[in-house]
Amino acid sequence: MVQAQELVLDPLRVYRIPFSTNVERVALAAGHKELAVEWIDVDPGDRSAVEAASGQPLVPVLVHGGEVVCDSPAILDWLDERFPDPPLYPADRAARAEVAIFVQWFNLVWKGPPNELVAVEDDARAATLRDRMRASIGLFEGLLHDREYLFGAFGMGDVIAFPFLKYAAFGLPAGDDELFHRILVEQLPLEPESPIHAWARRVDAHPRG
Ligand SMILES: N[C@@H](CCC(=O)N[C@@H](CS)C(=O)NCC(=O)O)C(=O)O
Repeated sequence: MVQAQELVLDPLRVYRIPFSTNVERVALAAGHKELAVEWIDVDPGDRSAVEAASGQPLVPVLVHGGEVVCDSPAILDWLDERFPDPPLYPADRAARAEVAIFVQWFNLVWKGPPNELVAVEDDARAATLRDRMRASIGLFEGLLHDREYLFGAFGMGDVIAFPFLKYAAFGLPAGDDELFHRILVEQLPLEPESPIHAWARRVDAHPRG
């Protein structure tokens, strides 16, 4: 456990690359908690600094004092544990479990089809993956029925999903040529009346760390 004094003295450093979905999760969580982050910008084509710091090449990587945390969900949990106010999860235990199930589903199930589509060669498999992505739109719209954020109040569910679903709502930003992001734009077609549009604007208005 990190001591309170260390929390104040040691900066939160996070390695990042441009347009990274998983990095934006950390930025949103830090913004929610009003935490200042010292961003370490890394050339996407040269991960040597990230590898030297963490033993693996992917961002985000958080470094705090002697601690190194890889993987955005683990970083978000680390932040919520050390800086619990305001929280990312609901206080109610059952509601918290529901959000935790969503987080696991999003990371372990929902992300699968767009990730696989980046490299898939078989046409039939690609069609199945596209169908799965399109079918998921209604689930997010259902969660947003009559509420402003995915689980009522802004929190972990929004932080986890927004950096990916924003591509469906906003399209590709200038300079972003990631195939993965283009797949998100093309395979998540939203109807004009989809509540995902207003939700994305609402989440986008939240501060980043
Ligand atoms: N499970 C990791 C995935 C991290 C990840 O895939 N990061 C991407 C940026 S969003 C990356 O570094 N990609 C570089 C690459 O694949 O070479 C997380 O959630 O942080």
